[in-house]
Amino acid sequence: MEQKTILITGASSGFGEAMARLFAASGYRLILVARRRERLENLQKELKTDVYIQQVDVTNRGAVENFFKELPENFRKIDVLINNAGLAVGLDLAQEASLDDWEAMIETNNKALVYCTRLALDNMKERNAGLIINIGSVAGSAPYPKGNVYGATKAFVRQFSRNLRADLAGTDIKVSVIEPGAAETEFSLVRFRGDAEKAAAVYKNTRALQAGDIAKAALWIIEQPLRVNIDAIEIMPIDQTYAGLVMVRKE
Ligand code: NDP
Ligand code: 8X3
Repeated sequence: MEQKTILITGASSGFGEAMARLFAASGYRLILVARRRERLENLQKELKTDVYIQQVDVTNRGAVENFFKELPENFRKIDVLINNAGLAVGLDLAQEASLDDWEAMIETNNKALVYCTRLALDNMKERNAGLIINIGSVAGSAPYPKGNVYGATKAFVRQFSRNLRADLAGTDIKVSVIEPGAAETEFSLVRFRGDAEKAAAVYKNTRALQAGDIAKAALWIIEQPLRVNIDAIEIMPIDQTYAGLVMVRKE
């Protein structure tokens, strides 16, 4: 059987890196994208499968267009796109948050995801085959204080995934969204702008998800028979759950 090719955005750490490792061990060919080239190079050296790496800032539409246009001949057929690159920047009340932080999240979690999706669809529709897995978040449906724009960007990811399914009805192109809860990756380090102490406090004394847990869910989706489309998977750590509604009381 022909080896499938999987394109992962944000493969230099966290979920993307864990997926690259698991998929390589499972016999898939990989296209890995992120901004930190050295990390991708080290991963490429380590993985025992065909790997094409490219340093791309996915928020740069022109760079993403060039990347797709210039894919080497033997990596042009994308069987699976994993829209994983994403981030939270800051954890502030809406009335105090920075507009720059909000913009960075919208650019990465939404605009970049849309660029990669649209361009991969050109490739997939030619063959009437393919799978797109978008990485959303429980924050896309469970509101929490200071989650404001981050949560909203992930709600977009969920609804965009569902709308893609609607448009692709009747084709053999599948779409899934994975919505993880708190997972111990570089996510909090990025959210707190490199403050390792603050980031570590998020996971202290709690059993957070690990990147490999999400990689396993993605592999399970990929290995379903053609007739099965996994629409959405929500995964939380055992120590995280929904909060109740808040009542403000004034004496
Ligand atoms: P990490 O910070 O460990 O990984 C994020 C990845 O995204 C990195 O490889 C980073 O690479 C890449 N990335 C960020 N911005 C860009 C960009 N502009 N261009 C290219 N690549 C980019 O975090 P996670 O693995 O946790 O996050 C992966 C996804 O999972 C995100 O979408 C996040 O929102 C989501 N998520 C995370 C959860 C968590 O608790 N960890 C829970 C739910 C969802 P580089 O910096 O090298 O460009
Ligand atoms: C991140 C998950 O629970 O930290 O997407 O908001 S959570």
